Amino acid sequence: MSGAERALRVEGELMPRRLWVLGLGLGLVMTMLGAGSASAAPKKRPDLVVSAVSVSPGKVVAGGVLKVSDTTRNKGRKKAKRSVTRYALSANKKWDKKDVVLGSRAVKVLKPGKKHAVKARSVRVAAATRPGTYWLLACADAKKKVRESNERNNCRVAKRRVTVTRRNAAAPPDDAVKVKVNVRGHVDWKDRTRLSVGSVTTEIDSAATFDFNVPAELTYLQGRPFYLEVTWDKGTVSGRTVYKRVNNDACRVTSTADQRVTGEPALLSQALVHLPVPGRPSLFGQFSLNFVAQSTTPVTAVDCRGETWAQSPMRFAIVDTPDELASVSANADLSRIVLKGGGAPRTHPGRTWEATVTLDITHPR
Ligand SMILES: [Ca+2]
Ligand SMILES: [Ca+2]
Repeated sequence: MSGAERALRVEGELMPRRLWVLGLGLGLVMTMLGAGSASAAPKKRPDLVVSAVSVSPGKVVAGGVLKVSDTTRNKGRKKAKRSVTRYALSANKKWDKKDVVLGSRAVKVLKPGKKHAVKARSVRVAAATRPGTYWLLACADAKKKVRESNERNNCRVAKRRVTVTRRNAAAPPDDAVKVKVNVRGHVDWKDRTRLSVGSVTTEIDSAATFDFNVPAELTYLQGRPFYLEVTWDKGTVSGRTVYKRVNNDACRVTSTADQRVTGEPALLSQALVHLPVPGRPSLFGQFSLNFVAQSTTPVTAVDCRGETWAQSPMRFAIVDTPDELASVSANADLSRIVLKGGGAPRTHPGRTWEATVTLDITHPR
């Protein structure tokens, strides 16, 4: 999709809402005109309306609390007795039986033209509320106790919509919540490069496993596991890299590095991003695996004349970035993740790798 097409699509999505706001504006004008003509044959009755309503925050976990402000006004020609303004979450902006009633508040006696406002009244969203996006409705005289000149203008919809997310015992009811967890993990990693440049062919074969058991931080967004970052500086690492360089005159150099690091790799870290969340850019599949360790055994090298010698310990590094990642699959609680990647064509041609990451995440009690 081109940029222009995307812009058009976004425009198209916004359009119905704009039209609706315009429609509401027209509706108010019509009502006022109606009241004007009614004055020719005056019906001396009160007319309650909600002249303003707002809600915050825009996201709440089922069972959580919203703050609602409203102004209820009597725009009729006679005093209105005490009434009740009720709040509800509605899927369709219309008051009906499917709406989730949040609660109501008392409105005092209102003389013609007078209003009664409340600010940031707390209302609880029932824990059983179905996750989804709702409109907040405020309706005056919800108990139908006041006879009005107009009974059909009593409800108003807040501009901001409210997203209700599933209740999750592990996540406090806020956006982007970090939870301390314990992660026991196993990574099985294979990496292979075949590359010819000019008269030289290079082959690198690596295989390694990492095992760790460390505290980590899991971020929840709207009650769903979203981002896991594990940094570990201890664990068990075992692996081997074989490096071969062959010139076209058959001169062959081979280096072998055995990785048998136990307890203290120089640096191991892993970051995982998971699950697209509504209203957020999708970050699914971002993964980086950084691993640097010192080899415990010397690197053995054989040169073109067949001589063998041992070098000092070699640093062994794996760094993978999202653009090298071909596929990610993970289950919803992030307990198992399988990654398959290839070398980024520009930076690592001829490379393929695969890592199977198994994570056992436990929440502290
Ligand atoms: Ca009314
Ligand atoms: Ca009424």
